[in-house]
Amino acid sequence: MTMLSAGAIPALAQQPEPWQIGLQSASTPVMESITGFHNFLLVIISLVTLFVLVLLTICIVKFNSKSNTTPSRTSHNTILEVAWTVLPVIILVVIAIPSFRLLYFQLETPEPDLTIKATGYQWYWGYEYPDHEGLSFDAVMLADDELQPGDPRLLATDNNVVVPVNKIVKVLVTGDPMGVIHSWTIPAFGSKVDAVPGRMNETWFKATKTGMYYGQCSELCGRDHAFMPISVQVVEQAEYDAWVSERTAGLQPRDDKKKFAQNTLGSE
Ligand SMILES: [Cu+2]
Repeated sequence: MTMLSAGAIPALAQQPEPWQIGLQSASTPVMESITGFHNFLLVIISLVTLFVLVLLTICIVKFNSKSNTTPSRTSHNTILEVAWTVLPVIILVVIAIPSFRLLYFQLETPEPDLTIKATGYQWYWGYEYPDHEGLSFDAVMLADDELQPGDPRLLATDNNVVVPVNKIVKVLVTGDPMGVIHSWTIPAFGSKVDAVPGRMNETWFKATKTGMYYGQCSELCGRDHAFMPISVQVVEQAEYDAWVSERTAGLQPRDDKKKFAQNTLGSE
């Protein structure tokens, strides 16, 4: 298909592994933050769970009817009650601060180097590169008999989204106006945003390593929900430029703008 797909199968591919337990390794600053936050929460919930387990064990061992034949009549302990109210509040505040920081980090797209528009159809993704007039394509999942060596089954598509490494990519995400809700997701990028018909959502990523990155539609969207994967190929800037010129060679500028103007005028 293109010069990138056949010859240069990248060494790094981020995709689900058999028996994988943790998150896919992070390839963007956002995903690094998500992974860090996840590990931070894991420590907190482990400590809380262990603490409750210890209390329960003490209750079971010390205060069962055999070892504690005359139970205490105590029903209130002000200090204890204040403590078990205030401590969880403190824990929640400690969680909330980095949580909101991360949410805003994901939400606020920095000044992008490149913009891509992804549209969810039933059941594949369509892509447009508004920075490069006329550069657009659909990405349809490869059937089993179309897979090349190195292509992961149910994840590889006929066209990859190609982006340059270490550049801020803004992804505009929407759904086919006649379609249903999908969700554009790349786990290694920490990107997941709904593709809603008639609404333009956005996400961003800055991939820090070249390679192939795979994701799947993450909104239960119908019959072929499981068969509309997302494949992003991160390449060096020079390779990206070559891909763009190959893709745009011989393309006529679209007359969408003219059509749009006519439609708008016509409806007024
Ligand atoms: Cu979908």
